[in-house]
Amino acid sequence: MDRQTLFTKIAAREIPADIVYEDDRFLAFRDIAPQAPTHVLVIPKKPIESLETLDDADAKLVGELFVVVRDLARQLGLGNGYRVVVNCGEEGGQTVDHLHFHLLGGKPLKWPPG
Ligand code: IU
Repeated sequence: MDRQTLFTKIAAREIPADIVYEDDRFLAFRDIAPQAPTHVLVIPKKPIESLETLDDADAKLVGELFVVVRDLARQLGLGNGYRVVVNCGEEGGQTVDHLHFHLLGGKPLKWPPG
């Protein structure tokens, strides 16, 4: 059986979330603690643990995930720009062990992040 994570539970509707996009392979929902006016998490439904453990065989899936992020950014009105972040591992600030892309926008974002 596939590994369960907080995000697979959100996908299974076992934990509530404000879902903004879904298809058979991907899910996007608003972050519960938004760090920008728009802060959406985009995940593959497949429970890939992190970028670090990504299989080469999943490279195409991740490329398609980027296309979902691009389309969502357009739909969410982020025409002035946005940021896509993947936190990886403890020092990278990853707190949920299920690969996810943060899509942040709706204000000028500062650089560098902390
Ligand atoms: P991180 O890159 O692993 O730190 O991101 C995990 C995100 O998941 C973080 O921004 C949390 O606010 C967010 N989150 C959520 O959206 N819903 C939840 O129930 C929990 C965390 I727990």
